[in-house]
Amino acid sequence: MTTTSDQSVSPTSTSAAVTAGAHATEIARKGLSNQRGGSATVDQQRAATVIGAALEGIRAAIRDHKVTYEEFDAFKQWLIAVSDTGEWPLFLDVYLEFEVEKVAAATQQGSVGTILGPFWLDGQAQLDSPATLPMRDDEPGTPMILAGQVTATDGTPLAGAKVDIWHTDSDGWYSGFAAKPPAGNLRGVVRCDDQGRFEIHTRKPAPYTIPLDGPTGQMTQAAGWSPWRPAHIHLLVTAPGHRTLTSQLFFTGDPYLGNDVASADKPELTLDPQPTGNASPGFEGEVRSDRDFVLEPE
Ligand code: MBD
Ligand code: FE
Repeated sequence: MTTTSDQSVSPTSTSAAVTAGAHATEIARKGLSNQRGGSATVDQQRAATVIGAALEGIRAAIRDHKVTYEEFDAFKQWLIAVSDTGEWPLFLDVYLEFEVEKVAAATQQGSVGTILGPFWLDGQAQLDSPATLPMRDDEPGTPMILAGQVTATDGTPLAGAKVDIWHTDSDGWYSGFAAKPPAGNLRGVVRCDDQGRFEIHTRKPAPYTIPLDGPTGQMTQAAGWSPWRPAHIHLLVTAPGHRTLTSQLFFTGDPYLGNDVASADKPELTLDPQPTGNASPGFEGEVRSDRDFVLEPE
């Protein structure tokens, strides 16, 4: 790094917020996640309606709460910091995506889903069920099996189904977005068997806090809101000719259920893993959950 670029780097450039934000921004730019693409056709009428309503919401907040120049200036600086830290994907997915997901869910048949979030990655390990996710030799955490079957809404087993899965380690860190876990850790795309069945061996994830050293976390704490998400497993369930299911699974008894900073937990998505009784070295305390997924034909 040159002296010039050193001087232009902000003091937070090596923070957890920036480590996560830069990569999430890069992924969002590609627009690949969930096969939705990154653009929408511009219809002047709709632009005026939707953008107009969004701006009016902010203007109403200014009027109703007599926002001062000092506060307006702080807002400007906060927005600039969101860009500087690459936190737009984080901020948008934490505070707005759940409303977009409700709009999408209103027309989707099959299993209940929830938001994608900012931490999906392309190019992960392709595995055949039964599969063990890539992990460190000494990967900490409770060994966990997630198993089930993917069917269509008419009950047909979907032989070509894949379960793209990613979650934090037992300390709450995502590979690819935090310094500690190695690339690809606890991520994979699992191909189901000829009956659409899958069995995935992994470790139970931990609750997650959004970075507290970036503008999204600072805004959250300034308002006195909890920055935590309950522990969760992200899933994209796909099958040729079927609408992709974007989902997450949570755990009974998690202290953050019902108080998810991303408002993405749903009662239908809670797992209650049970002991398997596996006594093999390293698998003591292993738990298992069974969960089927139903996809809507396209
Ligand atoms: C996450 O892990 C997540 O899933 C979402 C939606 C937002 C922030 C962090
Ligand atoms: Fe997540």
